[in-house]
Amino acid sequence: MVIDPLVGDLARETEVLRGAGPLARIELMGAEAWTVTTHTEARSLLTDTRLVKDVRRWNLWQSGQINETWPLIGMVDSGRSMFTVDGAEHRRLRAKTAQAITPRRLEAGRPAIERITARLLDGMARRAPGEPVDLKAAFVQPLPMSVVCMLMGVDPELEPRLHELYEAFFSTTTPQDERLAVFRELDELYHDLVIQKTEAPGDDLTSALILADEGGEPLTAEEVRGNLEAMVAAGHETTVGLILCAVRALLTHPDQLKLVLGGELGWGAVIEETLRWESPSTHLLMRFATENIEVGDRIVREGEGVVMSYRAIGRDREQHGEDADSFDIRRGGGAPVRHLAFGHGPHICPGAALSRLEASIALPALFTRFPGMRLAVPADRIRNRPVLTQNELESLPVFLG
Ligand code: STR
Repeated sequence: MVIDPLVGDLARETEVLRGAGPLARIELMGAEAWTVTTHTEARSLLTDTRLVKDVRRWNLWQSGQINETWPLIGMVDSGRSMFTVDGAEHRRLRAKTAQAITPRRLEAGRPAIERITARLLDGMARRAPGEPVDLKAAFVQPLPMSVVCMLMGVDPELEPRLHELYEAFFSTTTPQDERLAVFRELDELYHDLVIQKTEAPGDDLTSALILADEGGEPLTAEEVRGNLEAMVAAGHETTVGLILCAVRALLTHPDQLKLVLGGELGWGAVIEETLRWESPSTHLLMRFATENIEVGDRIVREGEGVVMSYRAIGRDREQHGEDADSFDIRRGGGAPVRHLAFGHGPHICPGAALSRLEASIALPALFTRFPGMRLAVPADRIRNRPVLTQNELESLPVFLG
């Protein structure tokens, strides 16, 4: 099946993929690949060392069919970072980042995230009452970028430009010459930041990545830059998607919103169910087979690409039951829902705790400040942005109450 680059109907796409699984042939803007659509197969392939992230192992890359003219090239050829290497090198590139954003360490950052949240909410409260507000532009979009910039030591003055750059980076409709210019500008910006932090280290994760560990092999400037790029891109785009989808889910399931506001269930239940049901990362590109791999009655041939279709995986009926398509924060009777929205195995999202923390601050703050908030358009008029790999809404118009 052809994955729609414009993301016109995500519900239908997920349905078709699920029907075609566990392993299905897909076309991604001209490139053929496999996708994994079921929980069990995803778990096993995500720890299978015969699949690697190095784009040079891709047969379509080796043959030259895929090159920098491919609109999704930034998702598979983003330079050397923890996102693109495996094995011992991967552990070396990832260790410090993963250690820096554990739940315990992140607690120290909570007041700062609360401050940013309160500032954005104050801004919205000053709007004329009765006028619809785009919750995305006014609240959800700015928050994760401010947080990840603070974490990495990126000057807040760069945030507006970074928003523009990543909007073009992720959109499938960006003209390719413009996209390549965006890559260059981002590379330069982060290159400069690494130099600056090498000369004058600060109390941020970029500086920590530059400083050598005792006995350990220090990361090169290139590697620091790669990790920094990956962190800002991932920390921003995915968390915006998570918070937007959670707000929409609650506004369209008012009975469940009531359960949370009444204290019967925690915000954690909302966040985990949103991750499972919507999956901010809809299709994760890409892994490559270093030898033939049998999956059920199919064979992934050496050199072929494998995508993880996390939105379909979250709707797997075998894993989540016959009602996998309904949003239900009571699911599991209080036990945490076992989803794979943050992946699994060595590449499991190192920022998971940060995104959970951001959502667990933003959602209650928003709904307590504006308890009468409601959608300003029918739910079926809320569109996705043309971002093939992410579940990101175009806008979220609401009345604040
Ligand atoms: C964007 C561009 C870049 O410079 C580096 C990366 C690596 C990490 C990627 C990121 C990308 C795109 C969004 C991803 C992220 C890892 C997690 C995030 C794929 C390619 C998800 O959607 C899960």
